[in-house]
Amino acid sequence: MAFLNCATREIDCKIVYYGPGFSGKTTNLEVLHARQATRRPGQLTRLATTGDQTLYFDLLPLDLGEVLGYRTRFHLYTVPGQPRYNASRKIILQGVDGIVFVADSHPAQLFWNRVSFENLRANLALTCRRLESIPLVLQYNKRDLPGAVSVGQLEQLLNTPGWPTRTASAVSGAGVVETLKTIVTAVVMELGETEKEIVR
Ligand SMILES: Nc1nc2c(ncn2[C@@H]2O[C@H](COP(=O)(O)OP(=O)(O)O)[C@@H](O)[C@H]2O)c(=O)[nH]1
Ligand SMILES: [Mg+2]
Repeated sequence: MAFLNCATREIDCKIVYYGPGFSGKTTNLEVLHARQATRRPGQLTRLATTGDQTLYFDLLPLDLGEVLGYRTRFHLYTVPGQPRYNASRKIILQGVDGIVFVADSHPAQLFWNRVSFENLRANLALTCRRLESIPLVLQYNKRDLPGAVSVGQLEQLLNTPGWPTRTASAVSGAGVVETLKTIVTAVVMELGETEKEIVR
């Protein structure tokens, strides 16, 4: 549901980094922010509250140049992963164009990865959207942990439909840009499909 302004030829897309608490969502945005700071700096905004009534997220706007003749900006959001912040997650998911699910490779987090993934599916269903209808990339993060569960286990747990995956160690920056490129490509391809339908 990208926001399209035909007069100024601009498109705004929303990408949400979803996943359990402490899986590394904010770290992904921090790495991207640090990398782009020397080029076209976008402000990394953090909004935190103690209650669930107001939003709690990180936001990073990225200007990626022209796509389909439109100036295209990607707004990257993270959700708070803890179960008690579900009201915030529902709001942040509204109008999402692409999702990066950041899974934690720590064995103790296997269960919480699954809980968070089911929560994502349930929250989308509340807005009549299916997970399978939105571009999604699974990022298997914290691959540097000595006791990390195998990628195969994470695949079995989360990836029966065969979504694109990227392994990462966000804390050192590894895999962060690759993950972003994968989701941006998927979102742009989806925009292309939408354009074809409009033209048809
Ligand atoms: N070992 C390791 N730690 C990580 C990695 N990514 C993030 N962390 C750490 O995990 C903690 C939670 O990260 P954060 O980005 O705040 O998680 P969020 O709750 O998903 O936003 C922080 O201490 C990070 O430094 C990683 O790839 N490997
Ligand atoms: Mg965070």
